[in-house]
Amino acid sequence: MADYTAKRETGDGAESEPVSHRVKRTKADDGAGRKDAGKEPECTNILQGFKTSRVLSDSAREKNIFIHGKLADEEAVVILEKTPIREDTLADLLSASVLKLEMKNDIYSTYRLQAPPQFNEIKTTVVCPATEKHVKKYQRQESFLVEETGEDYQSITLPYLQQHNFSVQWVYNILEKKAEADRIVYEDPDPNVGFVLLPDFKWDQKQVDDLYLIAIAHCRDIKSLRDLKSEHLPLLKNIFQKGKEAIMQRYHIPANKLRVYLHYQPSYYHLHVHFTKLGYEAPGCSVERAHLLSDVIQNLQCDPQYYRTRTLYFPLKAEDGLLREFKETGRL
Ligand code: M7G
Repeated sequence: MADYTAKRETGDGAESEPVSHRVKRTKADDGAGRKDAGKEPECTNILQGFKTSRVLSDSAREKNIFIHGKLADEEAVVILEKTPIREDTLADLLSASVLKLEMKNDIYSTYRLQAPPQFNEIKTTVVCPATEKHVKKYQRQESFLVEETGEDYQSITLPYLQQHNFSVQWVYNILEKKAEADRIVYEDPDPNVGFVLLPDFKWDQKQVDDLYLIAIAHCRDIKSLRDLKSEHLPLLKNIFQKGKEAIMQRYHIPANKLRVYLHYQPSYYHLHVHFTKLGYEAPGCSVERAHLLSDVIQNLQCDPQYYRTRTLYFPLKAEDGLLREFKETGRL
């Protein structure tokens, strides 16, 4: 798989683009935002029938909105997010748009620029059918920091997550090449130390400034950071090393520009590692949730049982059932 990736790399023809904007294009995208007529994968607009129930959260700054509603009588969450403006499309954007003056004052003027549709895309994520847990995940809520000892994990967290976790079917689909196979950037197929590296679905892959990939372990018996022992060091080191190499090869981003980490608690309890570009404030990269893989490796080298015994801290949202469990057992 590594060789295959390398071969595909040499033919991407992107060598002359500035590094900060160089991303391998999808076949249907010519890099200027134009799509080859007839080649763009189109689908019927399933969102035409979407009935909004309520806005779960929105952000004028991040230019996104999370909506709960119904799609053909099924519960659904739809996420709309304006995509970044790309340097490599600027010339076409500026020349092909309609400019409407809003105000002019001395040397200052503001306009509304109406861009052609291909420069005006909105990244759209649909979760359908969505569970109540999905709705809560995307709902803006107050958060509380939880302190979880090794014993708390065994007596409170583990029993809870065994009953209430999100399905990891999407993860198995990736590992079994039933979904997203064409998006795989790198794979080490080894059943013990192997993994699949691919773009996180939060990343539209149009620019590397917000680069976001995930490495999903092939082995299926590690739920989270809490399960890690020194015997997993070869797996973790392999993901760290080969993941960084693959990102360098594909996206030309060196290791010292990457933030490589695990979430605790994760949403999906199958071991995976996040690779994001340093400087990009990816959702969930704050200290109360992200654990640098390099620290995880060192901690396990110092103490094989580190993550089994340590008290770990993480935020939980007000309506999270796990928070309720911590409260009911007097741990909060
Ligand atoms: P997490 O820490 O378990 O949960 O990370 P989080 O969503 O609370 O961060 C799982 C990661 O997998 C997240 O970064 C998700 O955006 C990403 N992800 C989730 N799903 C359902 C998919 C998917 O179907 N495909 C891909 N490529 N990424 C996904």
